[in-house]
Amino acid sequence: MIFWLFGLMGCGEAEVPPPTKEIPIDTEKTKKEEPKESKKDLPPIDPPTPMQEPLVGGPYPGLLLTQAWFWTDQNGKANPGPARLEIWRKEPQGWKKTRLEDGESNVFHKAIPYENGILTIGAEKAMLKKWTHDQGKWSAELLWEKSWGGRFNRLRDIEVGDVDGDGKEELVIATHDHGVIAVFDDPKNITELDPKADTFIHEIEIGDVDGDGKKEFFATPSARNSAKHSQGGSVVMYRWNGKSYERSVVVAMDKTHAKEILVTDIDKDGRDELYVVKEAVKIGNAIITPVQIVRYTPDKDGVFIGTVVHTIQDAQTRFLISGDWNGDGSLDLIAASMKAGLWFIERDAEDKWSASLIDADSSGFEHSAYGADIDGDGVLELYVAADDQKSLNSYVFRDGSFHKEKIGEIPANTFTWNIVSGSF
Ligand SMILES: [Ca+2]
Ligand SMILES: [Ca+2]
Ligand SMILES: [Ca+2]
Ligand SMILES: [Ca+2]
Repeated sequence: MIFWLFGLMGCGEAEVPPPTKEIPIDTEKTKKEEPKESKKDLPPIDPPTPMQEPLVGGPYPGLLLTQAWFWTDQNGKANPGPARLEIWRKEPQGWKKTRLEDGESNVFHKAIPYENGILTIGAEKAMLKKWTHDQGKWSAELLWEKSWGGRFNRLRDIEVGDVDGDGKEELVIATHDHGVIAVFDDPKNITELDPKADTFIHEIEIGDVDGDGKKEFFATPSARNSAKHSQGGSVVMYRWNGKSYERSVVVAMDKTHAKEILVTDIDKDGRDELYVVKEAVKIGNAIITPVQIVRYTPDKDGVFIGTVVHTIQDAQTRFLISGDWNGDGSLDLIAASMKAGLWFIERDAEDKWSASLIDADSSGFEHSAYGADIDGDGVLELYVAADDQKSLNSYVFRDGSFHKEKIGEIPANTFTWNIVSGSF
């Protein structure tokens, strides 16, 4: 099965490829893997029916894992399954998983608890849905669907915050592949910012970097994803001026781009900092400049100054999260890299940064990570989807080091795009 997975990884601009003929399988390798006998007589394998399992009992504290997964047909060809949400709940008897799938998309990139339900963002098709569960049945309300006429229609990231200062939260949404950053007030009031053909927006973050009490938001446009070289991109900031969202460029990169950013107040000075994870600069598979985590803070003139916090010898690092993981009262970072492990990154009182490896044996294309105190003991746990190891794990810092525990299995041929916590 490895052959097609490599095909997907090296699939150029696709993140999760659209179904059927656009799956960029390496045909040479596919041919080699074909069994000798004719497949004419093999009965067709039906596409999987979307699972919508009921939540039994609860609510319980738990995690939402959003995934793409692939099933294999009678010809050995990989096909994307329905968009998948795994709801992992910590029940009195232990961790249990419930699946909710949607046949209208082939990936959920993120799900968040929202009002009395769960919001999901899908791709192929690009749909924003709100799911509610009542008496063993799921129902979904389609809040937004859009096609921009490009090759892909994806909702890629979503954050919640009051970005226009009216006291009501908006949903800020990153999309592919027409460059749109959408501010969703309600289904009738959606502001689409800065459409641009062949442009991917990977990530949104919301925060107050200048300390004026108003929230800015940040987005990461880049050229289309490319497997052959590292495409250029930028991080842009939007500020509500009372009438519209004003855009400015925080950092522009020729040879690389960011798919992960974080806006949070690690130094606790009342202003959020922007942390940008720059993907490696590559030529083919050769890493010319490794992954860099760079902190940006505005100076008195509003010019963003960058400081390298940590460097990781890897091609990409798609999760950077904050929390006081070691319980010393100072906020720390955790970076989950694709192949080079999980990193604990600490800042000292002199603003010096140091990093140590939590676990080398945890990896994944996305390598989703999240911090939450699900057991309610006042100590933050780290939750990690190690897709390569096919394991959902938790870590807790105790007696000077991180202790790992396996929560459950992640199936083969699955990409876990995001994790958040809540009560379900
Ligand atoms: Ca608002
Ligand atoms: Ca502000
Ligand atoms: Ca700060
Ligand atoms: Ca700490």
